[in-house]
Amino acid sequence: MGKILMLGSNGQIGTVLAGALRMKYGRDQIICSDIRQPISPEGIFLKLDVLDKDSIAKVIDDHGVDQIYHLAAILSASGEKNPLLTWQINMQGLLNVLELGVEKKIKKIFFPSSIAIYGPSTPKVRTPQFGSFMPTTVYGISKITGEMWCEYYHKRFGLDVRSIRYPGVIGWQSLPEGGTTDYAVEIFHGALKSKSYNCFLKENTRLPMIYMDDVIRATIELMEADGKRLRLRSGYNLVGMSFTPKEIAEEIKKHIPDFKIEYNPDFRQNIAESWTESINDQEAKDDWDWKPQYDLAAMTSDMLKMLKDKV
Ligand code: AKB
Repeated sequence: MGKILMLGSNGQIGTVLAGALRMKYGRDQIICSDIRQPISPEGIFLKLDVLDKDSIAKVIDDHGVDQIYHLAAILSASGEKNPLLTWQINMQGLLNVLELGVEKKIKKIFFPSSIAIYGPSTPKVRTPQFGSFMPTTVYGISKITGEMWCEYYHKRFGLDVRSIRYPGVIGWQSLPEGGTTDYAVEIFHGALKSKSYNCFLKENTRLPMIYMDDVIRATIELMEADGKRLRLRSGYNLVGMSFTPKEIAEEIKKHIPDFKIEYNPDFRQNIAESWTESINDQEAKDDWDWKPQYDLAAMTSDMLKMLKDKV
């Protein structure tokens, strides 16, 4: 087996996924990379910029890379602060990876899409795989365009690209950075540190979410699935649960009865309202037997248990 290169490995998902891939395939099989040095490096790490195609090409050649997990991106909330830079990093970064995929005969590529591809015209409840997707953020526009490029490279060049539309991801191992769903992680840190949280979304804003354990399992299962069964090379709809800030606060109160939440919505409220509330992920179930294991209650109790020592 060739090596796996992960681009953007310092992020919320990359940090945890890199560990899971090392456990599965062996420590020296995984080459992590990011634009910044990680705080606590583990295994092989190389500093790489996704816009620097030649340096990525050299790493592929030098290390015998035959799979790429391309996780580097600027997320929804941060993206709005610098739309053109976000477009450049999210779009050119992906095109560099797809081009190298063809040039270097990479066997498999993973591209994370997001619920940010949905927009005000998308059905809000049990959002189907296909429909009207007119995202309002530059991050969302880059992800839906990215999905289309993945589909194109698969059809045109036979590139084996696989992708999931991640909902908001909740995990105790790492912190999200610059997203709209970040509140669902921050709330646990607030609950354990000060028994309080000041939420930047309104209490009844329902969004699709997923626990990190399910994210990692879904990603590895999709990457290992029989390619002949995969009907989609754009992103697969995927979900673990859906809840509002009020509902997660109530769930936390079952463990920390004097937990208090306040609501002070900011610009992220508009982004959240443009997304959908719940997802129909039937295609993922049909094509690669996807099944989530964590609902709101199971996720909350595991988060509090695991985060307690860390915080
Ligand atoms: C964000 O909030 O921007 C991300 C996402 C849903 O892709 N967590």
